[in-house]
Amino acid sequence: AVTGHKGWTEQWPDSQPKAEYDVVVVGAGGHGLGAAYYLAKEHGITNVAVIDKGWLGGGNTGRNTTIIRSNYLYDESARLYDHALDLWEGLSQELNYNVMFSRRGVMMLAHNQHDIQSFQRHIHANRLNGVDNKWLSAKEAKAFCPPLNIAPDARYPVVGAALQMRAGTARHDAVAWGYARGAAARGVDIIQNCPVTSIRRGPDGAVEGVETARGFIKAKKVAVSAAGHTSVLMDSAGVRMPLESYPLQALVSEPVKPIMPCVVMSNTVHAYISQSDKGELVIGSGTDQYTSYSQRGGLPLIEHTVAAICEVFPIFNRMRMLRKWGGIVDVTPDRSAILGKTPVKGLYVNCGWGTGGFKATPGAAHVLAHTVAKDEPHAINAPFTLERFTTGRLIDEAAAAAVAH
Ligand code: FAD
Ligand code: PYC
Repeated sequence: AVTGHKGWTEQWPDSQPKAEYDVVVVGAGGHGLGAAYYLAKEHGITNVAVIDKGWLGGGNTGRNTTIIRSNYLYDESARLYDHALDLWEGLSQELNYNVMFSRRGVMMLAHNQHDIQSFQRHIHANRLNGVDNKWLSAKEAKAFCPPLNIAPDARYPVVGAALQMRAGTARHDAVAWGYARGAAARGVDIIQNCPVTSIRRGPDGAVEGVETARGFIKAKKVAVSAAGHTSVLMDSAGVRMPLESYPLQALVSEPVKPIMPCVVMSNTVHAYISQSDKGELVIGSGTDQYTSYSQRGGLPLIEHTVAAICEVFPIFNRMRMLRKWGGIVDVTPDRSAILGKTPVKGLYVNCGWGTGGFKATPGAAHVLAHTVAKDEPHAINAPFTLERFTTGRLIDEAAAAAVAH
């Protein structure tokens, strides 16, 4: 600001579309930008465009509550999310960009007998997969997070908690910006404000490129990483996706001095909370009850969430909220992602992350790049096929958690 914002070097050029690319990635969220970065860096494929209808990182990447953890039940999920966690740990160094990854611990509260049994099952399964997770009594949970109310007569009594210490948060925008800068430096074009209107297929059925608001762009391979809009785009290529798009909301409070030492989630009451480095309490809600493409959400959801937060943390009762927003999340029937090849030659998809794909960003991007470059899945994403919804080989994290997210 002292320089009047003059003489700064652009972090990435404002690229204009070329007529043809080896790979077009649709969606400049963390996943799409990350995939372009790894395509260039690890596979030497640099004739790549990442195209977004808006500004990069303006989708769910820039709208989420930044919770990173890998305490999922099934082996397939543990491998995928732990791969991401491994990459998170070195990401600032990898990109030479501070993504502010903070391993402050994620604590999931148990409020009833069902929660105790479900969390303890997760803890045992996680440990078998080498994923850290441990059980805390209510008193131990309070010692770890002093603002927590553990009074036995509370509206939502806390009867214990599961704690993953390696888990935490990161700065969401920085993740998109770091990948964008790294990809652009290796020759990738990042094209903003350019909606992809459809995917074009040739007479042999294979992908030919994408139709956009700025004309047709030819591509040998197209990877769709468009979160809540994936099903619309894939439909234009004749591929029906098992996805539903829902609004998911979050809000932040006025900034205060450090008070929340960790992330706390309560799936039972659909509320989660952490504190950003700016001091704001970052609070998230559950999804709306019905599908929508409106990038906001119902007020009753936010009221319910804030009421729950005030019950679990009465100390925050008088905090003022600054702003709220919504994103559109792409939800699969088993609440696991779809990441891999499609029945269309040259067309790849990365979606279905629903309410929980930020944590996966580096891992998903890494294995998506592998899949596109080699035209075959990486061992880690091999189970996350589209076909599992016809074969029945689900990765049913929905049933495992028995909650909306
Ligand atoms: P996005 O960042 O949404 O990127 C997709 C991009 O595609 C967008 O930029 C969009 O503009 C672009 N696009 C769409 N259609 C087109 C088109 N036709 N043409 C061109 N471009 C197009 N996950 C967690 O792990 N932890 C959390 O704490 C968490 N909290 C969340 C809280 C909220 C309120 C929300 C909304 C989500 C949350 N998530 C969380 C989920 C997480 O944000 C997403 O799963 C993840 O960010 C998805 O990243 P992405 O790159 O796939 O999608
Ligand atoms: O997946 O951890 C998560 C999450 C938290 C808030 C939204 N999703």
